[in-house]
Amino acid sequence: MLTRIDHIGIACENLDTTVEFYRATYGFEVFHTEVNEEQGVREAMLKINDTSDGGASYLQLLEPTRADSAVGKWLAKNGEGVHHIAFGTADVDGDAAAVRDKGVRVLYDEPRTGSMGSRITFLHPKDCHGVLTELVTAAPHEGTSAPASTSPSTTEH
Ligand code: V0V
Ligand code: CO
Repeated sequence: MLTRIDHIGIACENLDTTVEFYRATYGFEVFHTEVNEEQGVREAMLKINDTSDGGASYLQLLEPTRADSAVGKWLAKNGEGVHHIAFGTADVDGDAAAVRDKGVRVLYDEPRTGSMGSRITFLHPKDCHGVLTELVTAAPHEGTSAPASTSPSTTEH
């Protein structure tokens, strides 16, 4: 079951200046940063709120690490802006299978590694009324409101 907006993915040309915009304009602080080489992104997660399912909702700011990545290609074509939305679930495998059974293309056979050790997959935007849609299961220790998990972490690989 999809139980929250996990994040909104925003493509940007320069992660540092975009992070600074969100900090200076709204007061949102960076909760976590990492590089995901498989996805070709350097990203910052800005936590907006905890959610009633024990998870959280974030903005995910994405700078491409290479021009031929999904975000790099999208930026070249569209410029900066909202790139995808992500729904959170406790069971990305089961929910992806259920969506696939409804005829929506799921891009990965098996979920891949996403932000903060999450497991992620994507649904094709052409099957989702133009919206690239991601399904996410957070790592057990991330995104919960338990005290040990809320300390901001910064991991540059
Ligand atoms: C492409 N299209 C989009 C789109 N990207 N439509 C809406 N939103 C997007 N983000 C449209 C595009 O305009 C074309 O439509 C059509 O889809 C084919 O696009 P393309 O430019 O030819 O590109 P493709 O087909 O090579 O790749 C598109 C897909 C690719 C969606 C298959 O971007 C992909 O695999 N995305 C999943 C991985 C990803 O996005 N990773 C970055 C975030 P027309 O012009 O033909 O009408 S990583 C992340 O979120 C992480 C790590 C995390 O959350 O933890
Ligand atoms: Co994402």
